[in-house]
Amino acid sequence: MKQYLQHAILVSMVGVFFASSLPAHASLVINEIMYNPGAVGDSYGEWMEVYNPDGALDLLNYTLADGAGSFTISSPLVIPAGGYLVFGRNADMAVNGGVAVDLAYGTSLYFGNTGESLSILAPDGSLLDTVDYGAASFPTAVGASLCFKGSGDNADGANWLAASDLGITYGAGDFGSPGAPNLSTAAVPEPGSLFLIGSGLVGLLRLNRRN
Ligand SMILES: [Ca+2]
Ligand SMILES: [Ca+2]
Ligand SMILES: [Ca+2]
Repeated sequence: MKQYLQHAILVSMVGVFFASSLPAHASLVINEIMYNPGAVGDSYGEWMEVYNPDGALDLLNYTLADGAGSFTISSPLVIPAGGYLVFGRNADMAVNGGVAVDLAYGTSLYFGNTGESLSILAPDGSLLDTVDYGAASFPTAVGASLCFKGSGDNADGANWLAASDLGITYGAGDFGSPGAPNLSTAAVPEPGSLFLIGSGLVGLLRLNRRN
């Protein structure tokens, strides 16, 4: 029995070791979506931003998909650790509203203005991330991107803001932060932090009363 236990502990330790030493693979995040640009037409100015919270990753043979089509990255394209990549309809900043696009997908993808399910798939076909911004909980955004707030589940629209609420513009004047973090210095405090500040004040008042 003791021997069995020792063996089981050894096996689970080896398992934990290998699980933690595997390369980061499944953590790409659909972080920002411009589905309805205002400065230029949608067929020039749509884009999406992908964030990589883990180690640098080559996206060769990774696929972006919408509800109807898909686009597979066919040449090496590294997304740095903690970095962003912007995929857009058109890479020409003179016509796309002034967004710096890392890779253009052309007419392979179309971001519907009433909603669309966007996904990233690994070369083996496994789903890495998906966002359906037509879900009822999502804000609407015209001439502004949708921005993931950076915590919680990005499939939940409550965790997204319209970029116009953040006050960040790019290029020809639409709201968004392509290739950069979504929360600017103009970011308003989250309701959660207001609650914490509020609770802190209540706590101080109570302490004062005790004194
Ligand atoms: Ca659109
Ligand atoms: Ca539009
Ligand atoms: Ca951004």
